[in-house]
Amino acid sequence: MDRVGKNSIEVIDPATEQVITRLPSAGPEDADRAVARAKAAFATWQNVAAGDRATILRRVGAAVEEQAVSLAQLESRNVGKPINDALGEVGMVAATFAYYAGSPERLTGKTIPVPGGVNMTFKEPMGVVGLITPWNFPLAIASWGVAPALAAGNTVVLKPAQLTPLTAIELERIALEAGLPEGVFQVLAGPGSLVGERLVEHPDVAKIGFTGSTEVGKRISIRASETIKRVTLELGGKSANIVFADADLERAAAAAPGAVFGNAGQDCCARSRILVERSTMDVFLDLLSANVAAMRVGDPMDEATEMGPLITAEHRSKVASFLDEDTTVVARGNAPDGPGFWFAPTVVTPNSPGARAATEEIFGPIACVMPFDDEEEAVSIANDTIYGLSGSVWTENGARALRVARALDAGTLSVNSNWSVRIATPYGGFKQSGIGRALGPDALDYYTELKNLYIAT
Ligand code: TAP
Repeated sequence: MDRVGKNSIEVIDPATEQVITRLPSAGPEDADRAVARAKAAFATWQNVAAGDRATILRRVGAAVEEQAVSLAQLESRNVGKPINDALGEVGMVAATFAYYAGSPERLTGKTIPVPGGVNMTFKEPMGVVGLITPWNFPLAIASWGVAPALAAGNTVVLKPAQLTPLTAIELERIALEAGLPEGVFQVLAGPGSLVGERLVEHPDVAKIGFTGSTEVGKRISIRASETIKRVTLELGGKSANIVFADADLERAAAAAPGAVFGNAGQDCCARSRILVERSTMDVFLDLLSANVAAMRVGDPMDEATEMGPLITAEHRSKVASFLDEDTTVVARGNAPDGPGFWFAPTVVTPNSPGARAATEEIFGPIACVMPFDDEEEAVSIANDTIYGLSGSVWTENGARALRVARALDAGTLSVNSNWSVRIATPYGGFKQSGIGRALGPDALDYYTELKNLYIAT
């Protein structure tokens, strides 16, 4: 089914396959108009006193918190994610605005000793920022760009994914009601091939913050180079969850399903490769299989649900294609029958080193479990990928935990935990998982230009 007509977007509930709403679809001319408005708004927004920018951002965060339940219900319905997950994500959105509300007054430069004068640096806003976001964590990922970009004094045009534009549109309304001036933050729902491309090539857009697939990220990188546009890319992953025999196996096996089946596996930092020390493989697989069988898959609005459906029928077919002759299914959970793009959580082992499930991003609820013999082999398998986003190391040996974590080519790692994303710490990837960092204090560097000023005295 072609959901996207020439001038409209049909938004579907993936748990029921019912149409939620139809929206007008923006085109390149709308992008041009939005950029012109954002450019005009930048002239004033960049000069709003830092304390006043902070107050407005705090109000946006508070308004998101007040409307958390309705936003979470909308997100849950549009993405098919469990309501409790959606509530957690909306809480994170409110907290992200609160966190970056603390930064306008702390965007300080340096004074550097030089001969014959005084030297100082400034972190200047860039201008109009174009944000292009994916469908898996629509509101959360939007806030990771919107909040630091606005805090630094930029204006923003956000293009959400056509599959899940609803909460971003709500965020625009909330921000206006909270006192953000007109034109400072605009949302344009429309195709990436038209609206996204136009933002990327537009000479008045200073920076693109893109989150999505590595394939589209490469294209954006090339197109953005024509205007030497600044680009942040948060792309795909094939993260490894490394379990040593000396780990607390029960804890590791209890945490593993959430790390790969959370958001139905549609998570850039999904640990879809579980590397297990060979001597403990059988024990670990037994524990993991029991936990997968117990997972509650079903109605996203049910508070007991742990996993919902996939985003579309097309995506479900793509995920299913990973269960090929190169893999053996060793455990399978349940999934509802009937309407909805359901896919049961599945654990496989590869039959060959080149099995697609072991090498490619699946973006669905399939975990590929592989054995290793020693530390060196674990690191070598984990690093044998074009990606480098996230990963975990499970061991009770502290020195080994540090050694392995330092040897992994990935940007966001955890020891004895699978937690990747915190508002206060940097998040992003090595290699083809991206360029730049979201969140934490470092994100502001990607929404500002460093200016140096020398004054002869
Ligand atoms: P994509 O297909 O890359 O789409 C992401 C966004 O880019 C959408 O808004 C899409 O618009 C737009 N787009 C598509 N083609 C474009 C073009 N030529 N120019 C400009 N924009 C264009 O990714 P997805 O399927 O939504 O998300 C899944 C991927 O995102 C996975 O690989 C996942 O790992 C990655 N991801 C990474 C992260 C981080 S933080 N690293 C987080 C979430 C997801 P449409 O509305 O037309 O699709």
